[in-house]
Amino acid sequence: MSFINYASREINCKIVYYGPGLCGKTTNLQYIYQRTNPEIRGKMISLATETERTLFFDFLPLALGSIRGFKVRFHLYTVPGQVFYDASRKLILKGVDGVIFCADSQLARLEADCESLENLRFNLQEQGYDLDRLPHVVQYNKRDLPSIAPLHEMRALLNPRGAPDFEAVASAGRGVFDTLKAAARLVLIELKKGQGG
Ligand SMILES: Nc1nc2c(ncn2[C@@H]2O[C@H](COP(=O)(O)OP(=O)(O)OP(=O)(O)O)[C@@H](O)[C@H]2O)c(=O)[nH]1
Ligand SMILES: [Mg+2]
Repeated sequence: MSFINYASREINCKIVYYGPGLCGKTTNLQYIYQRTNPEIRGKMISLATETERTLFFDFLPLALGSIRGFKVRFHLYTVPGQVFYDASRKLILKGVDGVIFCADSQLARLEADCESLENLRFNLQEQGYDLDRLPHVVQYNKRDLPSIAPLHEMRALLNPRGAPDFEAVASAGRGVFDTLKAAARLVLIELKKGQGG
């Protein structure tokens, strides 16, 4: 549900990073912020606890080019992964155009990954969205750690429909832009469809 402003000739698209607590959502946004030209990025806003857990959301606007004379801006959000912040997650999903599901590759976090994906499906459904019809990509983060699940196992559990997916080490920047670009691409394809090709 991209927001198109005909007066200012702007299109705003919303991409949400979703996933369990501590999987690295905020780290993705921080890396993107650090590595983008100040001319195309806006202010990054983070509402976090003293221990750096996301309390409500992180927000980063990026101006990424134009379509037929309309400036396209991507608004990147992260949700708080901790289970008890579900009300915030629901709010942040409102008006979403694309989802990046960020998973923690550690074996010990596989169950939390699955629960978070279930929670995402449920919260989307509540708002009339279907994850399988929404532009979405999957990121298997923390590939640098010992005791991680093999890729094929994570795929089977978290990406049975074969959405674009990427291995990542967000803390080192690996896979961060590949993931974002894939999501942005899917959102733009959807946007063009809505515009009648
Ligand atoms: N080793 C390793 N650590 C990572 C990686 N990505 C993130 N981290 C670390 O994991 C911790 C949690 O990262 P955050 O980005 O705050 O996690 P989050 O998903 O935003 O967590 P919530 O806000 O609670 O939902 C931080 O200490 C990061 O530095 C990674 O790829 N590898
Ligand atoms: Mg966070």
